[in-house]
Amino acid sequence: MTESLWPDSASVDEAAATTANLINAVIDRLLREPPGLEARVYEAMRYSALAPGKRLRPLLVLASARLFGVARHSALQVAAAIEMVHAYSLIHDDLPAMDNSDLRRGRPTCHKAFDEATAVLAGDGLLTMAFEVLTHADTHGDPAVRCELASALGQAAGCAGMVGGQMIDLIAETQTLDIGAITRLQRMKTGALIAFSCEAGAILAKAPHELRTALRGYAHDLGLAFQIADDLLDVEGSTAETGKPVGADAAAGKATFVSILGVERARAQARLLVDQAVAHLDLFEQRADLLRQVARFVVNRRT
Ligand code: GRG
Repeated sequence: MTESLWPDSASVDEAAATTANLINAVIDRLLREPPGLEARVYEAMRYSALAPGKRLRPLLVLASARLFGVARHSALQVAAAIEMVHAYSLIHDDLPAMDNSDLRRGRPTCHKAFDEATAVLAGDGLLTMAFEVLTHADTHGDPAVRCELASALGQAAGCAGMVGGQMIDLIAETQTLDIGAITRLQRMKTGALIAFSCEAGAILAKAPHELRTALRGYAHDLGLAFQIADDLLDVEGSTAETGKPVGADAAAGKATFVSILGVERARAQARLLVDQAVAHLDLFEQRADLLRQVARFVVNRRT
C-alpha cells in the first residue's frame, strides 16, 4: 500500500525526496538501454528523464494515491509515466523550433547534449512509453482502469491540454493575449498534466465522483498557482536556482500573469489560489495534509 512510502508525519521535503528516489529507480528500470544501435535514443531519454527535477507530478500522484490506499506498485508506475510525459514536454519545448533553450535542470538541454533529431526521438520515445506503461497489465489488474488512465492522459497531454496550450503559447509570441486567454493557455499547457497527476490516484482506486471532483478542484487552483510562481521565478529567480535561463518571457515580449498583474498582485493571486486549492480538500480531513503542504510548497519554491 502507498501508506508505507513515508510516515504520516513526513514533511513535504521528506516525501519529495522519497518520491524522487523511488521514481528515478522506476524510470531507470523502464529505460534500460538495449544492446542494439537504438541504445542512443534510450541514452537521450535517460539523460533528460533522470536529470534532477522536483518530481512534483509524481509526488502529486503518490500523495493522491495514498488518500485511497492504492497499491504502491500501481501508483509508482503511473507516477513514472507522468514524469516521462513531463520530460518529453521539456525536451521538445527546449528545441530550436520552440524555446531554443540551452540549459534545463542545470544541464545542457537534450538537443545540445545529443543532437536535434535525437532529442525529437527521445521526446517521442518518452511520450509513447508512458502509454505503454499505463496500459501494461502490471500497472493495474482492471483493463477498464488502464483504459481510463490512458484516455485521461491523452486528453491532458494532447491538443485539448498541453499540446494545445503550447500552440497558443507560440502564437502569444506574435499576438497579445488578455488575462482570460492567458489563464486558459496555462490551464492547458501546465495545468492539465498537474490535474491528471492529482486525479490518477482516484482513477486507480475507482474513487467516488465527489472525491474526484474535489481533487480536480484542488488541481485546478494548484496548476494556476504553480504557473504564477513560475512566472515570478522568471522575473525574480536566478539561473542558479532554477537550472534554466531566466527572463525568457520578458525577452520574448510574452504577456504573463506577472507582466499583466505586476509582481505584488501576481503573488497575492497565487496565495489566494493556494487557499482555494486547500479548501477543496476538506472532505479528506487530515489525510490530505501532505497535499495541503504541497500547495504551499508550490508557491514558495525557488526552483
Ligand atoms: C512541447 C508539447 C510540448 C509542450 C511543452 C510544459 C511545457 C509545454 C513547456 C515547459 C515550459 C515551461 C517552463 C513551462 C512553465 C511551467 C513548467 C512546466 C515548468 C517546468 O516544470 P517543473 O518546474 O520542472 O516541474 P522540473 O524540472 O522541476 O521537473
